[in-house]
Amino acid sequence: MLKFDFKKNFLWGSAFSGPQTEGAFFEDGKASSNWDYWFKKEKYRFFNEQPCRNDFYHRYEEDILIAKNLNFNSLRTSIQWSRLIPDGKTVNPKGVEFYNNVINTMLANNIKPIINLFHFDMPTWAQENGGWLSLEVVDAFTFFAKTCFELFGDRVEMFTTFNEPIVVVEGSYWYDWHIPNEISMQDGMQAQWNILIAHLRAVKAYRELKLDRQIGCLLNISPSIARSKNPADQEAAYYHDLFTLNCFLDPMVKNTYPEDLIKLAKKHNFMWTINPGDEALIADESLRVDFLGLNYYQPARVKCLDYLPNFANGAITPHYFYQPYDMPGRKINPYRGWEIFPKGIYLALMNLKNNYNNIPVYISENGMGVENEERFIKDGVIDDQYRINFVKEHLAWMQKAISEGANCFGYHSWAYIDNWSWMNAYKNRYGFVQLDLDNNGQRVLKKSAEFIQTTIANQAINYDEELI
Ligand code: BGP
Repeated sequence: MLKFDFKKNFLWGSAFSGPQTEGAFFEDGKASSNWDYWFKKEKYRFFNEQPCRNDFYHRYEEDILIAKNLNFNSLRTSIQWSRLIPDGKTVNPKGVEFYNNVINTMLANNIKPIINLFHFDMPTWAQENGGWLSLEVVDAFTFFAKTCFELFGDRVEMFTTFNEPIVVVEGSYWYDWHIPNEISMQDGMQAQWNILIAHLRAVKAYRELKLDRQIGCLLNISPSIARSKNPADQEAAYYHDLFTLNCFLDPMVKNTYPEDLIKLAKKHNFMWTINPGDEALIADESLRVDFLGLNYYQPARVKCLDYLPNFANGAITPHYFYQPYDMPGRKINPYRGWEIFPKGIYLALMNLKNNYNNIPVYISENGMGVENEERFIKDGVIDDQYRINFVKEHLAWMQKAISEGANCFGYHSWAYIDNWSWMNAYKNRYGFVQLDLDNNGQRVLKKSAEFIQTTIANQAINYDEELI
C-alpha cells in the first residue's frame, strides 16, 4: 500500500474545457468560435465528422454531481470568449448566467472551481482579425479577462489565463493542427510573444482589481530527454526546451525571456516584433504567476537532425533545431500515439522544484485516451484496467516528487467524463465515466470511476513497484 502524504486541502479533480463539452454552439447569443468555423468549413478533418456532443450547457448539474460522487473537491473548466462577449465589446447576459450557474453549482457541491480563460478557442471575428498576430486581439483578450475577473472573481479563487499556450502556436503556425493552418516560423514566434503579453496584461488587470486570490497558467511540460550523451543530442534537448517551455515558463516565473531564443531568431531570420512596454511587463515581478498547472502526458524524447534541412527554400519550424526521437521499445498508447512514461511527471515536478523557485504547482491534466472502449464492456461496465494502471503509476511518481520536496498541491485528470478532442473528436476516450453517444449521451461509470473514488477516500493506492 502506498499512502500519500499530501497537504491538507490537496486538490483532487479533473479538467475539461468549454469548447470540448458545452455544445450549444449558437444558442443564447453565443458567437461562432474558431473551432465552430473550422468544423463548418472542413468537417472532414474531424474524426467521423463529429462535433461536440457532451451538452454540458444543458447537463452541467448532472455532470457536477457525478464529480462530487467521485469524491472530487475541485474541477477546472474554461469560459468560452465567444459565449461571454460574442462581439468583443458587449457582455452577453445569457453567457454570464450560464457561467454563474456552473460556478455556483460547483460551490454548492463543495467543489472548488478553477476557471481558465483560453482553451484554444477564440471568436471567429478575432481569428479573422489576425488571431494572436494582432495587437487588437491582445487588447480584446485583456478586456475579456478583466470582465471575467469582475464577474466571477468574488467566488473563483483560482483563475488561469491560458491552457497550453505553446500548443496554440504549434497548432496554428508550425504543425497544422489548428486554424489558420499556417506554416511560418516567424508568425509562430510572434504569436508566442503576443500570447505571453496577453497573459501578462491579464495578470496585470487581475492584480489591479485587488481580488487577493490566485492567478496562474496551465503549461504542458514534456521533459526533454536527449537520445544520448552525444553533445549534438544534448543540444537538441536544449533547443526543445527553449521553443516549447522556457519561452513561457521563464518570463512567467522568473521575469526573464530566453536570450538564446532571440539570438537564434536573429541568426536564422525569424525575429518577431517586440513592442514598447512589452519588456517592462516581463520584468515586472508583481506579474509573476501565483501557481502553475502542469499538464503531463508524455516525455519529449529528442535527437539531433539526421539530414540537412533545405536551407535554400525550406519552410522551417522548430524541427529544424531538434527532431522527435522514437526510442526503440518505448511503451506507447497506440490510439493516441503518445509514449507512456510515468516517471516524466516526477522529472517535470523536480525541474520546477530545482530550477523554478519550487513554485506551487498542481497536476492540471493527466490521462490516457483509448479508442473503441466498448469492446471492454463486461456486465455493462467498461473494464478500463489500463487506465487504472496509468493513473496509479503517475500518482506514485507524483508522490515521490512530493516526498522529495516538490510543491505540488493537486492532481486533476483529463478528463473525468469522455469529451470531444479537437480533430480527434470522439475517437479516443479519456473519462472515468463513459459518454454513451448511442444512448442520448448517457453517463455510465467505468471501472476506473470506483478506483479514483476509493483512492481519494483512502488517500492511498495499492502499489509496491520500486520507482527507479
Ligand atoms: C491537452 C489539451 C486538452 C485535451 C488533451 C488530450 O493537450 O489541453 O484539451 O484535449 O490534451 O488530448 P487529445 O484530446 O488531443 O487526445
